[in-house]
Amino acid sequence: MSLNYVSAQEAAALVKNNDNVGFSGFTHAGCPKVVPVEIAKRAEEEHAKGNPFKIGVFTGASTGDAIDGALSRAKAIKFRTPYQTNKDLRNAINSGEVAYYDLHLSQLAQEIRYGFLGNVDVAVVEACEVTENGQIVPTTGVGILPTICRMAKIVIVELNKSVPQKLRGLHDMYELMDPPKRREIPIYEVQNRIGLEYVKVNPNKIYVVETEKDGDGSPFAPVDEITAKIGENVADFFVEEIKAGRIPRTFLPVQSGVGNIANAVLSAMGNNDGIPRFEVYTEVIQDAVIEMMEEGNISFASGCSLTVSNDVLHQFYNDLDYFKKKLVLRPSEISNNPGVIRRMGVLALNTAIEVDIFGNVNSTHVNGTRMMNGIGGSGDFTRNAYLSIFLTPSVAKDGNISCIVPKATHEDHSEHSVKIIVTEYGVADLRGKDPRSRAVEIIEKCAHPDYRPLLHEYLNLGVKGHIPQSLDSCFAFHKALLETGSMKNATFSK
Ligand code: 0RQ
Repeated sequence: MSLNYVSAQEAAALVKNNDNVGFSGFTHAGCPKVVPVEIAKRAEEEHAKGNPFKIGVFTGASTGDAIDGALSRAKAIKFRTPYQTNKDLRNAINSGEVAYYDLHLSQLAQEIRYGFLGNVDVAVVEACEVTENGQIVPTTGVGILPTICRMAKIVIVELNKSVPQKLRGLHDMYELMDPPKRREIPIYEVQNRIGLEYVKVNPNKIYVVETEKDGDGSPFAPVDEITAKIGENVADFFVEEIKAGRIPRTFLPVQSGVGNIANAVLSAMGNNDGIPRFEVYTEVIQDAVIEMMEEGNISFASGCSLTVSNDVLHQFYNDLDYFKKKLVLRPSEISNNPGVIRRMGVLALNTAIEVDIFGNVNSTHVNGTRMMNGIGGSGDFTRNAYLSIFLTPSVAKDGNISCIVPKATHEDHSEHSVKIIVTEYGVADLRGKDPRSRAVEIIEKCAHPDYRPLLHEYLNLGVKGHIPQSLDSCFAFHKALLETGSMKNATFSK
């Protein structure tokens, strides 16, 4: 039997108003690039005729502009989960136009299977190979691909001819059984493989759209002085932990978040002779990982996506035989699985928007109201890591915002999970400390010197209790920012 080949426009016509559509990929990596743009055009045409057309969008994490950008500009999204970084979508979420459900990335596939989010009507997935018997080999990002392919009534495969078919063998596709039948995940070491090189679906429900479209992959910003210093502080901290015997000399697998800070931290670890060759068990594999593999600083990487700049991607394709022995891509419910993270003793490095002096972290909501991106996988790793580390510059917006505040305006990661905070000024170690000692540690080691007197003043207002939190003044920093444009003008009443 031969597969059904259609144009992107014909594929988009299979999607109906109110459908839930699952997309493959994780960050821009592995996302479909032509069908979602056609769905957006279709929505605009329907809207012009006065007809409703909106869909629910499920993905692995953030996506390329072809999904979140094009669909939100076309006002075609009614519901979106789980993580996003697109400016147009962010605005639509914050204006209340799109219902956004922000959850831990490891949980999405199972919430879909449990039926918490309704049906998956259509799956749109990018592949480098699709066979006549229904084997689908993903490209560079996996996300929730196995679950949406199995559950959707229709699977639209964007067969991307610019991605080498030789990618087959890079992936480890495995879907969990649901309770009460779930068993342990037999990953005991980062490089263990437990699944198939592909997912297999009934070929009768597959529609294939051929494309050669490239991904978003713009290069990372060069490391600046502050991110470089944060990276050095993390590397020095790890060296001290090895010396103290709290991290084994053979080291532990590392998870690092997305963005320039994460990239800078990995580079600093590579440049520090006190850190041995290590492994990566993470969700997003960025440029620094590939470069450090080639330099011999990283021995193996397991992730959910290869989110690298286009130059690094082509270097990866050129050296696929080497990288296939060094790297595995898994679905997000495996790359971010709490049990596996706890078992392997992952060192988790994530970025905060703000951290409070008692160790609670806000990763998502500016001033407690405006959604930035979402919790992503930071919670999966933070709650379950061997050591949970948060990174942030000490200040934002020309120093008018202190990233160390009396009370976080939204809490994604609580004081119970967060162990280490790092800014360009130093490393606060919260292990074994009560709330007052944690506060002194964070103010002295991490806060910007301009804000230290104000933070001490808050801590010493004389409030009684285990946590000296003033209900009148805990948001004085944020109120001062809103009213005067700077947190430096904060004043307290007890
Ligand atoms: O603003 O964009 O206008 O310049 O926030 O901040 O310092 O550039 O850092 O890009 O790494 O983002 C937490 C949002 C940090 C991200 C967050 C402003 C700042 C700047 C961005 P501009 P930076 P980053 C793996 C793990 C949650 C998910 C996660 C994130 C912009 O890391 O989404 O960790 N994390 N996932 O000026 C107001 C403050 C601010 C502030 C910074 N206190 N108040 N604005 N900014 N601090 C990923 C996945 O799961 C896929």
